[in-house]
Amino acid sequence: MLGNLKDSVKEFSSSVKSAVTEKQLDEEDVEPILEDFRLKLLKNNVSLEVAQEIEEEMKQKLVGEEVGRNNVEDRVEEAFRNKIGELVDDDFNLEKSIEGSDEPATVFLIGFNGSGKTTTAAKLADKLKHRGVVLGAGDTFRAASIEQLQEHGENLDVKVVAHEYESDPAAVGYDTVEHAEKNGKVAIVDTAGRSHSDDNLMNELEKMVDVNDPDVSFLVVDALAGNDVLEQADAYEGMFDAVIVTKMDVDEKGGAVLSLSHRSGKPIAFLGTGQDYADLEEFDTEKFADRILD
Ligand SMILES: Nc1nc2c(ncn2[C@@H]2O[C@H](COP(=O)(O)OP(=O)(O)OP(=O)(O)O)[C@@H](O)[C@H]2O)c(=O)[nH]1
Ligand SMILES: [Mg+2]
Repeated sequence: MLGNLKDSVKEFSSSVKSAVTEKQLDEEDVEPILEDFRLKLLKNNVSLEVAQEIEEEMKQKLVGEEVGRNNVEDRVEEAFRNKIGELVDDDFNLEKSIEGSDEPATVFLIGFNGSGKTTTAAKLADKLKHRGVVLGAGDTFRAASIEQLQEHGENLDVKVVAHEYESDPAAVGYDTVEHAEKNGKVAIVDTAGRSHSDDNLMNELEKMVDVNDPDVSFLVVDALAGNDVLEQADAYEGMFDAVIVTKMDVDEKGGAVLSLSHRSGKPIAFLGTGQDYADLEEFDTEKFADRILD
């Protein structure tokens, strides 16, 4: 996880270190090193906007400073860590956001095709099982999607509310919430994967979110989708409260996490870190920075 990004920060540190003599660092010293670092960030799927912000921060922290050779790494790390703290919002707590709601609490998962919605719905069901959960098969569109969720339901011993294929997903959402209400449970509703070019499916989703008014709607994105995740965040704007980034276990780059929260103004809530139900980590910005820097 994050191997490439980690190497880039290390290489940046050692480039600055070799540029340091006993004098102050000036712009000319750091400019080429920073440019190289920016390119590496871009290669790691960090958006241009965010890469430029990181570069600017590094420049401010390094130019004009009497940085002794031995302090270079600390200085680079500190600047990088501070910037990540500013860029990536982790202010989200699932239990709190569903606790404050009128009963029953409702959680939606929305996002692009194959991003990990159904798997993550099952992981969330496992996490919230102690409160009582019901899953809603709101993907009535993709072949075998209902059976896929039902299989998770069986594995987890959680009820799944499902209708026919091609039926109205808003009605599935409604029935799931009704079941949750009667039984004092949390409703977790899966939805069909949509590409933003598909107006019908996007409109249907907007209607579904409107009608069911979930307490928390998660945008689920695949870390491996690279910079496309930014377009996805734009396309789903207004329909989600927090982001879940999946497949972090197979992503060496990490750029999606660095750019998404900044772009969408929403917190990163969880990281998907594997295919088991337990592989859903609460996102913590400091821990994320540690992973890149340690
Ligand atoms: N390695 C890894 N695989 C994951 C993770 N999350 C999901 N997957 C896998 O990604 C694939 C797609 O996951 P789904 O949950 O079916 O994705 P989806 O968004 O529901 O897909 P559609 O319903 O077709 O839009 C499956 O093979 C999952 O096992 C993760 O965190 N790590
Ligand atoms: Mg699915």
